[in-house]
Amino acid sequence: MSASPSVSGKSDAAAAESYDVAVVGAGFAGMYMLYKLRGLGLSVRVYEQGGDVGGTWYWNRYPGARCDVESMQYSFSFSDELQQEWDWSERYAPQPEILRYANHVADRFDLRRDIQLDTTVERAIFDESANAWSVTTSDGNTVSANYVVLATGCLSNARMPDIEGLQDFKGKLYHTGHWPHEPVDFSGQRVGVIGTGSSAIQSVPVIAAQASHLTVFQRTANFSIPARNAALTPEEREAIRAKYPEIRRFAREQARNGIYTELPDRGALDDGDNERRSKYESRWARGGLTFMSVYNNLALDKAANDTAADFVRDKIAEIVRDPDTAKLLQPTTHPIGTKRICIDTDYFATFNRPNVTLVDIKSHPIERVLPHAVRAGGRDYEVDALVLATGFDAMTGSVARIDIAGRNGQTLNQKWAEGPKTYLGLMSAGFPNLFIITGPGSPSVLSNMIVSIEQHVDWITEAIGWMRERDLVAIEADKDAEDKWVAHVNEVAHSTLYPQANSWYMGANIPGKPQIFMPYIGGVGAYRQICNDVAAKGYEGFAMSAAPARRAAALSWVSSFS
Ligand code: N01
Repeated sequence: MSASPSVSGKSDAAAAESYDVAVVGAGFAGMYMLYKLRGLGLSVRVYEQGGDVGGTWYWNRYPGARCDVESMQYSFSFSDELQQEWDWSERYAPQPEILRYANHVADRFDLRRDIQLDTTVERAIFDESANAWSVTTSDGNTVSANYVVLATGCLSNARMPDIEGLQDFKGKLYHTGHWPHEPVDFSGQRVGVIGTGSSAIQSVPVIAAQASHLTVFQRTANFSIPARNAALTPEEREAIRAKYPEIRRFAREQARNGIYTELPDRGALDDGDNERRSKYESRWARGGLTFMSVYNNLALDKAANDTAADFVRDKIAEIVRDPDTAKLLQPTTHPIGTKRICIDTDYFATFNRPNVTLVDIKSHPIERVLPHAVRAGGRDYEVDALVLATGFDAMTGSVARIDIAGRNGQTLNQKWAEGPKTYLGLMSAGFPNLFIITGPGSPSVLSNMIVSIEQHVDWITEAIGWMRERDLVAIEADKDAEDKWVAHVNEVAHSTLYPQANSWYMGANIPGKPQIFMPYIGGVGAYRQICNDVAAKGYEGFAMSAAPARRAAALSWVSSFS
């Protein structure tokens, strides 16, 4: 196989470019996949629907967008030169800086020449006789590829809410997950924000500082921990760089969520009230996602979880001056951490501003959007601009938009109609040579995504390399192995408190979507070990086969003895 695409010898009209691998998406997953596959000497074509690389960071440009995992950890580890040379400016880099980093990676590793931008993959059909995928893109082209890798991202499919009258709104309408590329200035405007997930929690304080008035429409209050974001000093960067071997190893092998932090060795109820409060205080002061790893049973034991939830509710009451507003902002509908915990800069304090109003749309639902207002509970809230911070069709949404047909013409959407089914989150039975990066059934969104992306890409690259050494051309998840894995993912999820929340982890934010807990909760360290063991046992649970010609030769050799 060559490193450049081949063109079959058919007539021009029927000529099809052919690649060893077609990759869908040029976010961090797609870019690293390309880099690694090139290392195997394979020809690769990456298709990206956006106008540039960066994936979710290309689309999510809303005010205040930044990562919630510290940047020195939310970054690639595969190249020591890269991690030593890139200077992150802040503890949590803002979106423009993460996008610059993605662009730097594309340029530094000369990735762009194999990435086709502004191109959506519309269809991928498996041709069993050719053992190849036929991939059709929005530019009308169809190419052939031995393997397809879905690097489509977990939170890339912005979801428009089904609110009556939205199409009649005459002001400016934005979705946080699909933000314009030009700067948006809300100065002097009355702005409405619908939703109070991570995107709203990051953007509300920034919008409130610009707008003449901000109305936040809240259906479900959310837990949020202060980010304590700050500029990184050169000394802080150097200290982390010097410890990178340990930090990266811990994140890959020991951490549950791919983040370097102390591992808790006690449950919340093992400490007395004072000791517990002082530990929560110290994590609250430190800021960030590791608030949830102060104890080892917050995701498992409701009584333990209540202690952390009460602590945060008390903090909200301390910060927010108006008691009625504070009460509305105190989450009561789900255990803390069972919806993705948010981290913020001044979110709760923003509700002390005279130009901010919180509207409870749980008890007074939005009835409709009018040309210049939102009507809720019989009252019209006038707005010049409306920001939908209503989230994504997470984990499966971007995959479902592609018409994927595997063996016997079965589509992936048919197979996943009652919920996604994968073996290790990497492949789905009936869809040979189709890999998914950070798919449902893998730790994915419960982890530092870059740690999980690197692990999946490395595993896929090693599997393809292993097959090439043995002249094997097809790999497919075994149905039994898949069924057992799906059952295991489900069993682990249901041993925790996570399924108690109506979260996007469960698909609960999309009407009609099957409610299955999608990510694997066993932790990235344990999961990596399982994947490594599977590989070490000759890819146990995967069926691999040789090319038909080779199979035929083998069969005739066998029959000559019979
Ligand atoms: O979306 P969400 P998000 N009418 O689904 C509400 C990642 N992320 O974009 O809870 C009224 O969390 C909905 O209400 P409810 C991160 O993993 C990361 O904020 O369904 N309200 C909820 O309040 C995160 O978890 C960063 O009752 C409606 C909100 O909209 C994930 O992306 C930053 C509604 C949606 O919250 C998604 O976050 C941002 C309707 N019809 C995001 N429909 C980082 O920091 C929905 N809502 C890296």
